[in-house]
Amino acid sequence: MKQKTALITGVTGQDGSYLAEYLLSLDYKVIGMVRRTSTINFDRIKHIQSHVNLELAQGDLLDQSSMMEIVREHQPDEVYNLAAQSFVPTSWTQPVLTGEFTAIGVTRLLEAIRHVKPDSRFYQASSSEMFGKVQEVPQRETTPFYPRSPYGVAKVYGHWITVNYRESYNLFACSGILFNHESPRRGLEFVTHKVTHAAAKIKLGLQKELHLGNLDSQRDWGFAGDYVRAMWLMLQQAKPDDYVISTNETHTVRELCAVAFARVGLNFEDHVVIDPKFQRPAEVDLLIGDPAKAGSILGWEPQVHFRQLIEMMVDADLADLREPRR
Ligand code: NAP
Ligand code: F7E
Repeated sequence: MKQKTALITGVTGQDGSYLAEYLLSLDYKVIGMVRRTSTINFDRIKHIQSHVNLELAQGDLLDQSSMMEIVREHQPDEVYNLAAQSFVPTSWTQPVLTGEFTAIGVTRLLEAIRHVKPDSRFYQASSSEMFGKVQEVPQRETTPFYPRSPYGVAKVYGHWITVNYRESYNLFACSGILFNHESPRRGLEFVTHKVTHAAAKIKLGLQKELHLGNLDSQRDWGFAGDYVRAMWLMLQQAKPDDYVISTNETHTVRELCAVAFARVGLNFEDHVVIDPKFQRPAEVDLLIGDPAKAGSILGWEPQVHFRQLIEMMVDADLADLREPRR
């Protein structure tokens, strides 16, 4: 059988690195799109960088011709659009740039596929942030969107342009509505990794306090390694469609702190300081997803659950701080 080629935008990010690993394990040729930077930021993919089936190609979601050229040169069977400005607070300070990357960037890539290789199968990284001020609990594929940040608004655009290109041009375009997913490779500014890293540092005597915002917000947190399997499964179906990917469990930031600090034998209340700097202009209070459609059609279910995920992250942070490796 002919080897399949997959293009991943955002391969240097958390999900891109797990997806590249997964597709390489399935014997894909993986083209990882990277943007030009003055210093190399390949930390998350350095363990696979010399893999014979991985090739890095320069491109940027802001640049239409680079998108066209990558698709023309590599003729991908599957395209996974994971690149985005993905940090919600930054979307208030850089709303226009967030729209350019996270919203219009999707159209640039879809246009490249439509003009150059319309039979490529396309995955769009949509987000539970689209549900924002939730209109239904738990959230499903049919739940109306009510985004609460420029990031959420940009993702709603990316979602609907994906649906629109599927309906207008008959592209095999899928949107995965993924709830929060984390790992030891999560950016340190996101709350899970901020908390697990701080718990490890405090345990080792390298930090005393942890400044956080809203401890009451609730998220449905899963493991990134599980979620990239769902992305691949969506593109293996007979028909393109949209799927919620989540664990169907929700926990507060306070519970996250309790689990992380308990892992290192500490009480979070002795170290956490509420800091208004980390409060958001508009909050998403509660997210919990219903992954029933993904379960029945894709046969997907999460393997790693909340406590195991947080403990895995604390253990990895402790190991890294003792002896840096990733
Ligand atoms: P991430 O770690 O922030 O990675 C984002 C990636 O996008 C990085 O590789 C980054 O490159 C790249 N990128 C940003 N702007 C770009 C541009 N203009 N051109 C090309 N590449 C660009 O994000 P993640 O957590 O892996 O998430 C992957 C995708 O899923 C994102 O679209 C995110 O919005 C979405 N999502 C994430 C979650 C979650 O909980 N993780 C949930 C739902 C949806 P650099 O390394 O050069 O910065
Ligand atoms: O915040 C609260 C904060 O930044 C989670 C992205 O991957 O998932 C992610 O977006 C919650 C919020 O993730 C701090 O107010 C309290 O309620 O880890 P986060 P997010 O905003 O949910 C979605 C699905 C995506 O698509 C996004 O790309 O935690 N919180 N104190 C804090 N959050 C942060 N970052 N820092 C704090 O100090």
